[in-house]
Amino acid sequence: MPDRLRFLASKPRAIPSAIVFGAPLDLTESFRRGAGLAPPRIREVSDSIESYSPALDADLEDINLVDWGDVPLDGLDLPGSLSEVETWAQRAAGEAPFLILGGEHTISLGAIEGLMKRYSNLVVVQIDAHLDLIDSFAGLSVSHATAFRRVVEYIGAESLVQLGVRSGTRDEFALAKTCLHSSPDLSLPPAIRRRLSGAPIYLSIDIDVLDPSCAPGTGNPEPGGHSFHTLVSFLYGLRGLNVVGMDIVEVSPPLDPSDITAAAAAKLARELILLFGRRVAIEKPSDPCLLHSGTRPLAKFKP
Ligand SMILES: [Mn+2]
Repeated sequence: MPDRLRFLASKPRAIPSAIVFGAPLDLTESFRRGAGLAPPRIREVSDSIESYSPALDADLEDINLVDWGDVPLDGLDLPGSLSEVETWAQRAAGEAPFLILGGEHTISLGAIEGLMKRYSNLVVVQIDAHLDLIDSFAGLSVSHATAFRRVVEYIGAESLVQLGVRSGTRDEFALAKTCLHSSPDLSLPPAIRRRLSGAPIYLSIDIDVLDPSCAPGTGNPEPGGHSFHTLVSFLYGLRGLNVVGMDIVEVSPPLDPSDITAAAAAKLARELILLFGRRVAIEKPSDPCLLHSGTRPLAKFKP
């Protein structure tokens, strides 16, 4: 039987140092759908990039990345879908830092609810073109446009950081002022950085934070965005923070010429996993002395 599609260099079974799974939710997109097709497409495209990150001098082959596949959402309504995502996130959090491949942005709500059961002091860092703070959108109180209004109600505005945001209503921007931090830039003032260094963090990346020229395949492209280089450089600066869960959402393969956006998501996923996955290989080395024999012993543990 052919192996099912897995993310680059992931293993079907292992004690994980990082977990990836898909949440192909696509129920509330307001403008253009397709985000539900992203998890398999990002996995396919991940095969086109190297497992080694030159910027981090680290390789996915040297850690136990486990791909759990996709949360089964077929036939479920929105509350049922978010409940499934919550269950998977809660289970993953008990094992290793995890990355969810969306899906529409609403999935973050399920993941955050799952993490809050474990980390009541969770801080959420939302990297997004849009504030997503509307109270109700198209008659829905829970949707991709309202997700972070519900997050604010759940964790408190003082626990939400928004970065890259450049679109929203006047009322949303007024509410954003009450957040721990909200900025169109991808940078953290020193005081906010210090606050983050003491907390478990959920990092949610809406791919539309990138400029549409480097991420055209998304439901609501917003001009005036960041370059891939700016985004990934900012993420490198978060190294050392206790990021316990992450997502990359709103990639829409039917809108994605030449897989530009899926490739950006796949490369971001690799860097995030290498940045925030556990650094220690779980498998026992055949020679315990190898543990102390060099600066990069993990490569020697490869089966
Ligand atoms: Mn967005």
